[in-house]
Amino acid sequence: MAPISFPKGFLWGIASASYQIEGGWNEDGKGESVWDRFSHTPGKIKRGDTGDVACDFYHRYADDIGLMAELGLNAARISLSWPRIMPAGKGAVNQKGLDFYRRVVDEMLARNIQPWVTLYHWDLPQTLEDAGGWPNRDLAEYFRDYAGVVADALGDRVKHWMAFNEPWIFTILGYHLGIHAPGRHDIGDAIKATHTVNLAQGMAIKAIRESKNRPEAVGTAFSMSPVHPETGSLEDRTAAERWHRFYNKWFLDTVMHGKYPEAYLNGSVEDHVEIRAGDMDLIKAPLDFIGINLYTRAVVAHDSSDRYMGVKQVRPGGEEVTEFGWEVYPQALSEMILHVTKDYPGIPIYVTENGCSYGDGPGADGKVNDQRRVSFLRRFIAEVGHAMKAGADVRGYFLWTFTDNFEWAEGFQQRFGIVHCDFKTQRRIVKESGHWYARLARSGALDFDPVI
Ligand code: GCO
Repeated sequence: MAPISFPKGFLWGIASASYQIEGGWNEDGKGESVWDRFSHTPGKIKRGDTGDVACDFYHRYADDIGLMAELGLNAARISLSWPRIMPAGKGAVNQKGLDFYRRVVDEMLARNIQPWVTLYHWDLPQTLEDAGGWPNRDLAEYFRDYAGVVADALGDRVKHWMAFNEPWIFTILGYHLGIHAPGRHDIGDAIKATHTVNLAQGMAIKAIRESKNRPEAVGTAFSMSPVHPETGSLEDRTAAERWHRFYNKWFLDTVMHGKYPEAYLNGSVEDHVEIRAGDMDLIKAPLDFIGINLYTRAVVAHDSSDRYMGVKQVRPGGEEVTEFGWEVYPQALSEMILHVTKDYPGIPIYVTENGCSYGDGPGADGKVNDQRRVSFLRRFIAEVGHAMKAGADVRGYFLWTFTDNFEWAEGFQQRFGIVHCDFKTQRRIVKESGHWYARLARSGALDFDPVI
């Protein structure tokens, strides 16, 4: 079987998030974030882990970026901590925060690594949560102002922006399921939060485009999974379609078309979401690219006891899983890419996250031989190639993630990195998957034999 060749100029990067790697949680004028507060609250994170130090990227960024360059990566996705830049979320700007990100970005540029910057990867300033959090519509304006500040300050160096990381996850897990910060349990508030975030997305994208520096491309990184019905029954199939619209398109149809997809079991979106006159015009801001964060697929069944979407998630049974328990289902990636290609023709796609959790650590020889990760990556990246062959315009792949890091409610237990991090000593060891990915990034050729 011939290797799959990716085009010249294809981006081979990694993805990361401020709270998961930086540490320095209260240094140089940084304000408290909802994740600081949440992780400092006993019982919220496994083993009481916090991101206070994490991978200490705040101090070690130059070495880490140097290592990315050694591995031959040509792009890296980072996020900015809003409270590091605006400690209270609005008003005063912390120059030291902006300076830190300037140094990070300059280090990348000096090493020919293209910076791809996400404005928000979940670390909301705690003061804004105290003012009601994302269910409070005012946050859309604060977010727009923050976007303007960073685009003016960094836009001479940063040309590729993402407004949000996984808007669905932080609104639903943060305000409805309570397992992520701020840990609230109110579905009504969660839906309100989704509407504020939709407003914030449209308004921030316009602010970046209108800033004094011209961006090359602005998008968002969406959590996405193809949704499969548990059975072929009409009920399950329509449940799967509702979940697809809610999970995959709630923040995407809005920004692209200025319209919510109909996803509720009963009633239309207007019955459930308070949409004010003019909102949908603020929300619509067609993206220059669509970022797909994908880890697995979703399997669902009809469930009338869920009065909102009428859906429950089920396990397919007997599936291969990662250490997080997520099903390994590589075709999910090509299926999703082709779905997005069909629904939003002509818009370039980037895989903005894909990866897996396996706990392998250093063996007696000091090496980290994480063959399960290599196998996972090989199979998923092959699906990117297959989708491109079938006509999808995919321009880059950002692997989640570089160093093992703070995995939210799981703390340091789930390791997603291609570089092992010893959280006591901060020692880094490039895993076998890291060496494998480096070969791929350098050659653009994936040795994939589906028979193996
Ligand atoms: C997300 C985030 C990342 C996670 C990764 C693994 O998708 O939840 O973007 O911050 O760490 O996805 O769960």
